[in-house]
Amino acid sequence: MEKERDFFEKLEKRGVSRRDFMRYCTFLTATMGLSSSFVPKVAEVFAAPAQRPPVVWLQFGECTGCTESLLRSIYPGIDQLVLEILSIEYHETIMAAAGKQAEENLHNAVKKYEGKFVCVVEGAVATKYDGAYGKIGGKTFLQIAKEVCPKAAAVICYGTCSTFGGVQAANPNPGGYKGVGEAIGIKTLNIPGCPPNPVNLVGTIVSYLLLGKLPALDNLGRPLFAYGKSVHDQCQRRSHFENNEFVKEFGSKEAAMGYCLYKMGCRGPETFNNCPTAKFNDGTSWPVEAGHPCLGCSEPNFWDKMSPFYKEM
Ligand code: FSX
Ligand code: SF4
Ligand code: F3S
Repeated sequence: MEKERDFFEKLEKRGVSRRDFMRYCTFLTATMGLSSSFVPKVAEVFAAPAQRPPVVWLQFGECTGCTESLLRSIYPGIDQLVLEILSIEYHETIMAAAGKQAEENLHNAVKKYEGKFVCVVEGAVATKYDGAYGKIGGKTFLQIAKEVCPKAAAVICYGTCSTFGGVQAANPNPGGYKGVGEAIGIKTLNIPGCPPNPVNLVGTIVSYLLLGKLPALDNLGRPLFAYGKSVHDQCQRRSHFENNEFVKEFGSKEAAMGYCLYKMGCRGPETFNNCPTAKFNDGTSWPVEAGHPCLGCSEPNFWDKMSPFYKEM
């Protein structure tokens, strides 16, 4: 009780009302595919965390868009909460340490929490020429991944680069870049997207803290709550040609279909992600809503497979 009171006082000070916080928890619970009866339990994970799992966050070949997506776009003030339910032991973008001290922090965290920490990885791993195409502090990404990932309790690949190789693995891929699972031969939980949606990472972590297990996955290791349906199946523009009311309003099915971006190259039908319901920037919008076709950014090899992006498939 006291923990919760302190928590809400702290939130108030940050300018987040209890109502805003509960709205966020409701949104998160729905995204996780849980019934609304779970909302108070989800709130409790933040307000009175029973445990704070240690997290080692690795960055390889990438643009840091994944970290940016997590740090910048969750409801203002609530972004910090995510960091507070976790004990972040190592994260190059947000930690104060640099150089030799940073390397030591990583080494110490892996040793201290061996078998217990969650390893979140963003970025792909260079595999050709012993991994020579990507290094940090004199060590290749490949070496670091091999040293750290097998010692984690779970490895979460956040973003299409760590999941499937992303832009680094696009043709001609001189460095032999690959996703982490493929590069070092381990099973990973995958949250692809370029950038991925932070609510899907938060949902995965909260579901782990709440239910004591990782969520159910599809055959590509992606949580079903987020990647179980195609973008097309959830797209608002679809209602224009599938809903008789709209068709009547537009005069014909063809006219109503003008709202669909398929002919502009939309990859929504072959892309699995919850962008239409989770949206980005605090639920403001998502690519198709903003008028841009889906590029298929959460699918394997999308740079090669889905391009040229603006050509109808
Ligand atoms: Fe990749 Fe993430 Fe795309 Fe960027 O770190 S998924 S290039 S948005 O940032 O790895
Ligand atoms: Fe499907 Fe894209 Fe058309 Fe939406 S805009 S209905 S996702 S093809
Ligand atoms: Fe990516 Fe398509 Fe969503 S491009 S962000 S999966 S709408």
